[in-house]
Amino acid sequence: MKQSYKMVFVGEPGAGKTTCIAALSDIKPVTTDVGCTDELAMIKETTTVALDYGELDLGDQGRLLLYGLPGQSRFRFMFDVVRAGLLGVVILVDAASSHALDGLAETLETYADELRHLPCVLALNKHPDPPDTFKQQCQDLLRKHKLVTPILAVDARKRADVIRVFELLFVLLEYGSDGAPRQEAPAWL
Ligand SMILES: Nc1nc2c(ncn2[C@@H]2O[C@H](COP(=O)(O)OP(=O)(O)OP(=O)(O)O)[C@@H](O)[C@H]2O)c(=O)[nH]1
Ligand SMILES: [Mg+2]
Repeated sequence: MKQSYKMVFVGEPGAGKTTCIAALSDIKPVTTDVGCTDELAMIKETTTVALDYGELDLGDQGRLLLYGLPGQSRFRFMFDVVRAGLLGVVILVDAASSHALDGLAETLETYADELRHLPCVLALNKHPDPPDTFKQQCQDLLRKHKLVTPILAVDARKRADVIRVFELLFVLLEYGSDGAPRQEAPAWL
């Protein structure tokens, strides 16, 4: 039986979780999308009501299991499904949205207690060049929750961009914030 590793994407509705998993997965992703019925229907046709799931084959090194979890607090219990064996978390933000900071604030309220113990990357999606002021506001929100993460801009539709995020997560996983190698880093790092 192949070794499995888990990675999670969290973020507000429309942040790009389903898109990231579709870009990376080499199986057809499992989604739980339904038609939008509330104000979200103005901006997108479907939303994920539970989780997304995909897989990436790592050859001899095993499989990477990919999960997408909604940022809203009513979905907090979903973290129980993914916590065991979790390698790291990608926090996604729709940087083109006027509600981006509110969305990030809610995601952090929901998951900060979990994220503090894990390697995390903040990925700013849908904006080719997010302004420094916006990045600083994101940093301030992270700091409020005692989180320190790298921040980078991505296009979730591009597999190469999503892989770049994972490479960064793996570096964090390997060395930790104190620069010391961590023993649990998997062999394929
Ligand atoms: N222009 C642009 N559109 C994107 C990008 N990433 C995702 N999208 C689009 O944004 C919309 C929302 O993306 P999703 O991946 O469905 O977002 P989600 O986080 O899964 O949203 P929920 O399931 O509602 O929580 C989709 O129509 C995507 O095609 C991007 O980098 N640039
Ligand atoms: Mg989705």
